[in-house]
Amino acid sequence: MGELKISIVGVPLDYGQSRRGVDMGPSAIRYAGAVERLQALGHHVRDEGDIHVSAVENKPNLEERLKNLEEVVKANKALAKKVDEIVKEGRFPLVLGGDHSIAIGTLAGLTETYQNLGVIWFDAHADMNTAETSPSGNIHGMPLAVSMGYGHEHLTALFQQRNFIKPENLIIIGARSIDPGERHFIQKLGIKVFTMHEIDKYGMAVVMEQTIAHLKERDVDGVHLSLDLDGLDPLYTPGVGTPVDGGMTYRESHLALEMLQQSQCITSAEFVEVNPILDEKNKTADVAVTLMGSLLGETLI
Ligand code: B3U
Ligand code: MN
Ligand code: MN
Repeated sequence: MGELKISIVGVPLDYGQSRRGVDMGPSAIRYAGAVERLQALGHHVRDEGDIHVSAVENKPNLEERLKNLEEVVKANKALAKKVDEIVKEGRFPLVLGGDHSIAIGTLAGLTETYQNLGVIWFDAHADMNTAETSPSGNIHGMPLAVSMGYGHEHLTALFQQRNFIKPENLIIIGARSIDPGERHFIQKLGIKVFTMHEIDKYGMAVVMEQTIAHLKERDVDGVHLSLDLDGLDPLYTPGVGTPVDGGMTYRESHLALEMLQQSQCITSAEFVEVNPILDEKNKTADVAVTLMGSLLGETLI
């Protein structure tokens, strides 16, 4: 892989879900050696620091269906601006979460430049709820719906050009906990989902070959990888807020990211939902960093 100019941005946001601590994810990933690992691969790495996240005002939450809506909007607005600047500088945005609601800001920023962006979503969940279908009111379960143009207008308005992600350009990998409203959405929009069933049946190599071939056919002008650490089995990544058993193994995940590296298709990435309070000796952040290595050029020999 050629040398990249990588810009790292941390987003210490935990208001998109209900378990405190995921705001410390960016620090945990930095402590696990993200910058050094990428520099050792020959990349030029600039750590841009963290997006400012304001404290939740001490007020009753009036929008229970969308918890902490205004704080989530504010942080994502600042993130979208930052990501847009990084892309326009010709650099590779690498975003560290924070809960998965930050994908709204990342994708809003990317789509200021990319007109036909492909998205690969590694996750135990489909993250495609709206306020009406969400069982929790947690916005980290909604970023894909918002990014396709569905949801509260304060969230969809972050896509200033209304250049939303096209359902045909999205592929979900590793899903095993899908809510009824999300299932309906997936069927209605015809979204490609490789659940754990397909990964077990065909193997990760075939799943990734099909993923890469599909995005090529769609003639995308960039591909964003959004990787929720809960996509892996909690055996490997215990430090996440909503673990679901029966997930991808360490080896499957690394193979997947190595295949993405070989395909040279990825133009931005984010690693989210690392919660050091729930973790065991920073294990989840360590896995995030080794996965970054596989995605960005590390090989075994
Ligand atoms: N689908 C559920 C649970 C969930 C979504 N994303 C995570 N958990 N990490 C919800 O609340 O929307
Ligand atoms: Mn997620
Ligand atoms: Mn998830």
